Amino acid sequence: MKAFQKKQLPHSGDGIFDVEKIRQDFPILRERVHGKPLVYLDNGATSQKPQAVIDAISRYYQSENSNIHRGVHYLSEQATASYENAREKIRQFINAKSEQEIIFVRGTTEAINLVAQSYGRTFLKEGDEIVISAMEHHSNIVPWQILCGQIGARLRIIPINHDGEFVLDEYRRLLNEKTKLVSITHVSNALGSIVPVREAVRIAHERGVPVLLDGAQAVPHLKVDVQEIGCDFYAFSGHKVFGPTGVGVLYGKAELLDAMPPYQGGGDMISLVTFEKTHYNVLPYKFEAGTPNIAGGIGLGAAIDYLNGLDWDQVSDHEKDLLSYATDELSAIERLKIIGKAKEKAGVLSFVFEHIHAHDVGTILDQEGVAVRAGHHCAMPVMQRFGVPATARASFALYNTREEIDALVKGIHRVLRVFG
Ligand code: C6P
Repeated sequence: MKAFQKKQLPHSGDGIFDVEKIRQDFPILRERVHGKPLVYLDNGATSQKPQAVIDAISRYYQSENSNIHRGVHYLSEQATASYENAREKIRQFINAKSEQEIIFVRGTTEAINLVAQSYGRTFLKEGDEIVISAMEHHSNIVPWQILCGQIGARLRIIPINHDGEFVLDEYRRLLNEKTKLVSITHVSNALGSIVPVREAVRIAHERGVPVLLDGAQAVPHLKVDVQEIGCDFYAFSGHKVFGPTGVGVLYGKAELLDAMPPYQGGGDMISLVTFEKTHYNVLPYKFEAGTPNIAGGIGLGAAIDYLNGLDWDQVSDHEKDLLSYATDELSAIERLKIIGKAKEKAGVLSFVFEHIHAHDVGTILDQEGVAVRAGHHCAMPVMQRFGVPATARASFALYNTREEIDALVKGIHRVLRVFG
């Protein structure tokens, strides 16, 4: 299978990852910023889109635009088929058992809110505990705080170590008979740490506790197999995985989703409505009230097609090379401190200078055409853990190059010249 794939894949001639060829698929990478070539290192915030995704969205609006699941006419049938086809591509991409387990949502944030409000309000009660880690994005903190406020449950936080690693022993210690849900990130957006999710799921399941994984930063870098991981819920956003904004996925085990009440009411999520009683639609539609982001779903399907045309082993080697090269180069810069030194990391390099605010770093890099994110990265507790107000964060994607990291380093030297 592997040998066959290697021959067929468009970007892997002779088994070599051809990053220049890949870059040609992403038109925005040809842009210039402030007169300099764009060096886009803000992929953790959102990834750029290949032409194939842009074309799929435009094709939908040009020749298929119609509402889905409703019409008997040609366009509606075409649009419905394309949208449902995208769902099947997503199912295969994360290896869910059935399409019923793939719920289209707006993004990771909505997926987690859905579980908190539907699963959480139904199956958790006063005194129960929800376990999250100290490296969560606000999207995996605030929905649980809201839920705790509504039902009187309690949030417990797994500490992380000085390198920004998830500590399995601390996690084990926190789980007890009151723990009713674990919700943790797969990859930290602020630190890049990869959490040992298979082990974390196994430990929770030994105690009968379901696990939600926030995969927003994992799916662009790691091959995710939800059945192998064994998680009960998995959330990710289309826009971080080369698809459009406004669409994402909640994977949930069918038996759990079946037992959960709808998150929102409206069209498409019902099978029969009377003023006395409403019967809900089957999965996955029960959780998809209203006209969805049809173009978004189709665009996400096209992004998955694009990724399926790549050799993941090569992508992974390339990204590991970028991260280790960038780590070596930045470590050599005087007074620069890397935040997040986990042994297992993906795609992210956060750094600070004691004497220069991250926003100033980001602003000067921008003048050099280098896009990084500066701030708390919607992970304020991570900043508090490391005692910094903010970091500058370079986050990589499969189309980045060593030359771009050289441009980052050059830009940082300019920052140092300006700020002393
Ligand atoms: N992190 C970043 O720059 P949405 O906004 O719903 O697509 O994704 C939210 C989210 C949830 N979990 C993690 C781990 C994330 O990284 C994000 C989005 C972006 O790091 C924007 S704040």
